[in-house]
Amino acid sequence: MAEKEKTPKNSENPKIDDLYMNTEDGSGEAMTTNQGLKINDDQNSLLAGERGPTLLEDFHFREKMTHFDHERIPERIVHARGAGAHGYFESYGDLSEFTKAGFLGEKGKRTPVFTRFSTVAGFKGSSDLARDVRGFAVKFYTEEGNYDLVGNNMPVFFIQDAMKFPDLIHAVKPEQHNEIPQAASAHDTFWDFISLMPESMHMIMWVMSDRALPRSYSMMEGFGVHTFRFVNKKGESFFVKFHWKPVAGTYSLTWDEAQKISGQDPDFHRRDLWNAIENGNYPEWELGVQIVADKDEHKFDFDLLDPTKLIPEELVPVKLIGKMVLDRNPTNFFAETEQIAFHPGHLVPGIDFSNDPLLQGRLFSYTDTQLSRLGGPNFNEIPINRPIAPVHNNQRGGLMRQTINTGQTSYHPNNIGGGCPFQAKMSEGGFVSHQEKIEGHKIRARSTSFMDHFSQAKLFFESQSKVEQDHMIEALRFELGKVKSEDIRERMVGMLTYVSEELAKHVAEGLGINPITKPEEPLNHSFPADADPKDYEPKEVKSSVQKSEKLSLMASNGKGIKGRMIAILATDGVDAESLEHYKKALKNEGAEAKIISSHSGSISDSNGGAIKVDHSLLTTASVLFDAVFVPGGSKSIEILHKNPDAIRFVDEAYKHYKFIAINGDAMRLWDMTYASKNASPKGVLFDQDAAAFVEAIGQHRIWDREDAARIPV
Ligand code: HDD
Repeated sequence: MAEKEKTPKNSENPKIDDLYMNTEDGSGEAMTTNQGLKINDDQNSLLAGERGPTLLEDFHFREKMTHFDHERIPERIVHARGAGAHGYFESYGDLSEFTKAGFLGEKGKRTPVFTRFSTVAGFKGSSDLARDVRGFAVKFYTEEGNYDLVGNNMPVFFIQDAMKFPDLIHAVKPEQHNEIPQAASAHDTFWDFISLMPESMHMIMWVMSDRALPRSYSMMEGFGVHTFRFVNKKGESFFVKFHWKPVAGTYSLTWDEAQKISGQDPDFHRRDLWNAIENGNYPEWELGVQIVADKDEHKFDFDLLDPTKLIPEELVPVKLIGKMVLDRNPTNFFAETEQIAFHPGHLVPGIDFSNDPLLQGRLFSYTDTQLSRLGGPNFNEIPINRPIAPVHNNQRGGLMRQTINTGQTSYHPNNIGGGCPFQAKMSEGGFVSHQEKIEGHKIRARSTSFMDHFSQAKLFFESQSKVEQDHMIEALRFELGKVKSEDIRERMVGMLTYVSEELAKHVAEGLGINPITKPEEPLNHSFPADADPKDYEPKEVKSSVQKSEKLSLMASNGKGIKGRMIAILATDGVDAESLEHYKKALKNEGAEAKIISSHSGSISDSNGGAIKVDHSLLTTASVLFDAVFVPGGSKSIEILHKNPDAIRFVDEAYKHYKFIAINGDAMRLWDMTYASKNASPKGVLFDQDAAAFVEAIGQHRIWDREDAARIPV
């Protein structure tokens, strides 16, 4: 009888394990009903006679079917598609000068975390590869209560006020009449809305950039977006922006790859995260903060409370304060990843809000959404949501209540219960909101300091490398090319002229728009009925920073090739030595080398040894790999060089700027490719040592391979 393990082990965090006392794997146990009655027949319904109708009294059938009928919960209204993992956060040192948050206290202190990554627009079953923002939400199970940092992989947002969030999401989600297209912003309603909302221009630049096509969750940055507050023991407050910096560096996919991967493996990012953790290549990020003293609130040429602005790192450097490592996959997707409930309002002492009107609105939305998604007010009792800090209060009852509160009292003040639970003094860890002085009229309005919509959009575009700018132009041509309404296309191109004449010109060329007409005033259509539109028109501001290096993805390359996927094209008769040599070198550096062959099963090498095939050319594609190695072996190449799938595999890798290593006889296969028409192709290593290949793929892509785009695959 297999031993039944009640608790998934997490050696770092025994307290987290305590939250999972309900785990159940059934091994070695008899099957039972939910009442614990042992089941004798789970194959047949209870019938009136061998060929008769099913009897209503079949309680086992009814219980099983009823549970099945209700086993889905509403998907998240946004960020429905995602994947998560457990891990820990380790503090780099004492941050008490700025915050009293305990988990950022002493050096080396570890706090368990659960992190969920997601796309925003697609439904739960949609492709991971949509051009979209990625959610980056981290729950820290601190000793002072759960702290959630619910961010994205882009540091700004589309809108400035939460009031517009339902409109934004309605515009980007599939259109209401036919529920098309899925997980795509390339359609009329999205661009109709965006072209009327100049405040979205900075975010649009990010979404049209390669940031929207991450190679992997572990290769993207994360941002808290809003300005938050740190508060120290003395009650002094500081503005703070949060950053997650991936240790692996920031890398992206090309749009052509993303579209093809959507067909080949729509779970690409989820699988990548899962496999990396299973293989011990734990994804890591460093947490960074930009801290601004209270007195410096107004020293910038943008408003710190405006979520469409970032603080250029040239103005306030990012200070690294800790590291997050994701080292354990969920035991059960539904129980953990699906049921986790994040909320930007889950705070610990030492962290507080700013008055960013987008953040303020989010503080309402998240609990509200959990009520319908998780079915009632007790979602905090679901294991993945339970804090490791003890919970004591007078909240009682409600759907699916788990806690059995003992005693007589559920109110405060009380004498019968000895006045418990009592209120904690600040010195005992009681949370006290930062005492910000507020004065003013009760108004619905947008601050005039929020009216600069283009300076940072411009800054972002200007800070990209030429390759990245070209990708943005292509992205806009694609997105707007899918828009049916010519009015919307033209209005959008007109709007782009305010960001960059150059950008607008190139996009217009692709769309056949000539001449470009600047949109008629008002440019901004998001103003109240009685307002003077002029008060809402964009203000021209010149950014004090003209170029910010860190805004280019290429500025944050990682070290090494940990977690990269390398395809080795081989079949029977492959040269045993070069195959082994390369495999070893790649494995030593933490990359995954997979044998791709003309058939599944196993192949025999030149020494007669058997090698397990990971995929046949039928079940995989070049777009799922970061680089390709073709070892020699005359027999192997004799077969492969006649195989159109093998030729296409290499050509496609070339098209996507990937490094390719060709050894010995593999030259015959190379000669069959389109790519070989270039006599001195960049990034193709002929008969070089494995170490040179490892070093090359550390760069990920060879972007200056000018002829890559001409490959017709
Ligand atoms: Fe949100 C989910 C991030 C603006 C309302 N949001 C959600 C998730 C992330 C973000 C990562 C998924 C969490 C998970 O994995 O379960 N949202 C952001 C960021 C924003 C933002 C970085 C802007 C800076 N969100 C935003 C606004 C509102 C919401 C303005 C509404 C006023 N977001 C929600 C929500 C969701 C959500 C409807 C859906 C599922 C959930 O909360 O749990 O409440």
